[in-house]
Amino acid sequence: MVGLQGSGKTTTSGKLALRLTNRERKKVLLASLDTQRPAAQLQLAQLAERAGVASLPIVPGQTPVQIARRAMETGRREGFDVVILDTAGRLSIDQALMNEVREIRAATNPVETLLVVDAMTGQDAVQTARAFNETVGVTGIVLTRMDGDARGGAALSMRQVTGAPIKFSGSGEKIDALEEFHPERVAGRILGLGDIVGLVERVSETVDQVEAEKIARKMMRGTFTLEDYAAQLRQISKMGSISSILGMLPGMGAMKQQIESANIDTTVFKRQQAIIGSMTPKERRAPDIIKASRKKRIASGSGTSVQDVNKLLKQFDDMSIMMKRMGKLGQKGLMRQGIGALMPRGAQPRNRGF
Ligand SMILES: Nc1nc2c(ncn2[C@@H]2O[C@H](COP(=O)(O)OP(=O)(O)OP(=O)(O)O)[C@@H](O)[C@H]2O)c(=O)[nH]1
Ligand SMILES: [Mg+2]
Repeated sequence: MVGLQGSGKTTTSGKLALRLTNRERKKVLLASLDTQRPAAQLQLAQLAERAGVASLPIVPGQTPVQIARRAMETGRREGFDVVILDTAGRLSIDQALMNEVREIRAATNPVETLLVVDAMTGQDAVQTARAFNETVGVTGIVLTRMDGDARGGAALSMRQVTGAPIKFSGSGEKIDALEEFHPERVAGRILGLGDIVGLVERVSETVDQVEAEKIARKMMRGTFTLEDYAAQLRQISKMGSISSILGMLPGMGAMKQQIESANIDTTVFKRQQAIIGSMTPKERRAPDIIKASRKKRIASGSGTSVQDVNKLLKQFDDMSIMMKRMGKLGQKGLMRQGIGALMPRGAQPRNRGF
């Protein structure tokens, strides 16, 4: 594993070790060749422990090349399938760093030399990729911090400069936050098209197709009940945070920051589920019968207030009106009149430019 300081080499080493162990049943040995930072070898040893894989015992005073040789010997002697060598990083490409990785390469003849790059680095990453590729030959790239705002645009240029594929992307600090790289998704991110593939996957994982169609028909017919609404809320909660879902929509990538800072409150969904849960089946089907005393009972049953119950009922009422309007319009009507047709009277935009 090679790369600049802080790019994520050590973390990625741990993630790869875990993946190889769990998914491919390999026996993995982790070894830190980082003699630059005092605690670096300990950091990897702790990661190895968390991943449940072996790490090379630390012998103080050895040079990176000595450690590398010892790692390979241990690997052969003790029957390991894979040895991962985690090298030290430097702030920028310099001769000392390049000499070190060149020597390690010569001493160990690695099957893979993975360059680890922080996706936030931008076009500087291209210089880094070129330098490492010329010195040690890069066989694959790992893009880390893809969980951040970076679009990973430098990925394309790095691939071009090195000819090496981008094999994985890191999506968080946790030890299992490593994904196989999907070029079509990053292409979408770069172009601001959103991660539609990811969105569709997420939806199909969590939403039952038959159930969804049934609900859609009910909506159009205006027979959508509070029970159906509760089922929808449960599916939304299963799908994960709203901001992560919105972030996958086209054009929303750039808004991710705002969405997150808007701090969309998902506890409201839980509260609403609790309120509906405290209603009788009859109340769920005909919420009109819910008057003051029933409201009080529902509020105390769900640990909320009468005001919360009122809010939910009002929201459901608005929803029902909108759905009936949608059903009446049908698809043709919707297309002819545009979204404006769904808005409350008076709020319809004069200019239907969208
Ligand atoms: N959000 C996020 N953080 C990451 C990711 N990968 C690594 N990090 C974090 O980045 C920081 C640096 O990671 P390291 O793995 O120590 O980086 P390194 O390349 O080994 O650093 P040096 O050994 O000092 O050169 C740590 O706090 C990691 O938790 C990722 O994919 N996403
Ligand atoms: Mg490190």
